[in-house]
Amino acid sequence: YIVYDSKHSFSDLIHILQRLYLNQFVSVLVVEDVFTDMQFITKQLRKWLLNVHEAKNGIEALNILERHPEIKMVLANYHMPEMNGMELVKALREKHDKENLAIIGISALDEKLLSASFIKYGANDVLTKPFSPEELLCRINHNLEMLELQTDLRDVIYRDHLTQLFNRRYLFEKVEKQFRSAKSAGQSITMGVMDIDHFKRINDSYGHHSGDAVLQAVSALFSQRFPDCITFRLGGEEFGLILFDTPFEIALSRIEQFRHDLKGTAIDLGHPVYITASFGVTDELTEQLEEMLQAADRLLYLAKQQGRDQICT
Ligand code: GH3
Ligand code: MG
Ligand code: MG
Ligand code: MG
Repeated sequence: YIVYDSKHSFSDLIHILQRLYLNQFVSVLVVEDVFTDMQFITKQLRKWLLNVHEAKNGIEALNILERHPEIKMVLANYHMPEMNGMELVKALREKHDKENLAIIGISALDEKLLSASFIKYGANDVLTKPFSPEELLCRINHNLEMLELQTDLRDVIYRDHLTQLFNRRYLFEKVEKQFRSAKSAGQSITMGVMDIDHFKRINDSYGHHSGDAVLQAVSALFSQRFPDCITFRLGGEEFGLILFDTPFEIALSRIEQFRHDLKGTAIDLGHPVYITASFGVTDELTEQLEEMLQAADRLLYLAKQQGRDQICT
C-alpha cells in the first residue's frame, strides 16, 4: 500500500509508484552493529521494496559486497567494532567509485564533525541519528537518482547514439588505460576494424533511414557475438573490436565466424537485405592504442583492394 493524500499531484503519485517499481531491483547494504537501529532501517527499506543485505561490521560488509556486485548503495554507521564506518568508506573507495556505488554515512547528532569526514573520505551523503523514515527515504531516493543520472551521462558521453556501441571517445579515454595495463601484464591484444562493403548503395537504394536500420542490425549482431570484448563504432559504417588476453588464432577464428554469419544474415527492411563487410585485424603491439588502430585500418584498406568480404591480417 501507499498512503496517497491530496497534497500530492497525480504525477507525484506516478513518480512514487515508478520509484517503488524500480526499487525492487535495487540492492542496498546496511552496515550497523546496533540491533535496534538495524531493525529500524531495514524495516523501512523492505517496506520500500529495496533488496536489503545486512552486515554487523566493516569486514562483513566488504565480504558481502565482494559476493554481491549488484549492490548499488551502502548505508554505513560510524561506530562499529573492528572497522569503523570511516575506514569502511576508505576501503570501499579503493575499489568502487562514487558514480557506481553510493555510500551514505551515518553518525550521531553530537558528532557533527564526522559528517564532514565521511564526505571527505568519499561518502556520497550523510545521515544524522536520529532520523525519520521520511528523511531516510529522501536520501536514498536522491542518491539512487544521482546514480541513474551518472549512468545516463556516461551513456551520452561514451556511447554512439544510433547503435549504442561505444564511441571513439570511450576508446581513447577509457580503453587506452586498459590497453597499457594489459600490455605490461604481457597479455595479447587483438585489434580489429570492420567496414561494411558498398554501404552507400544501401542508402542510395533504400534511403538513409534504411541505412540506419542496417547499421543498427549489424551493431546488434556485433555486440551479441562479442559480449566479452570491447565493441565500438568508429564512425559511419566503420566499427572496431578489441579482444584482450585471447590467443590470436582464436580471436581471428571468431572474427571469421562473424564475417561468415553477417554475410548470411537477412536484415529485415520490410524485405530481406544482405550485406558483407571487410576486416583488418592485427595483434602487433604498438606504443599507443591509436597506432594499433591505424595498423588495423591499413589492413582493412588492403582487404577492400583485394575484393572486399574478407579479413586481412
Ligand atoms: P566501401 O565498400 O569502399 O566501403 O564502399 P562504401 O559505399 O561502404 O563506402 P563509402 O565511404 O563510399 O560510403 C559510406 C557511406 O556511409 C557514405 C555515407 O553517406 C554513409 N553513412 C555514414 N554514416 C551514416 C549513418 O550514420 N547513416 C547512414 N544511413 N549512412 C551513413
Ligand atoms: Mg569507404
Ligand atoms: Mg564501406
Ligand atoms: Mg567507410
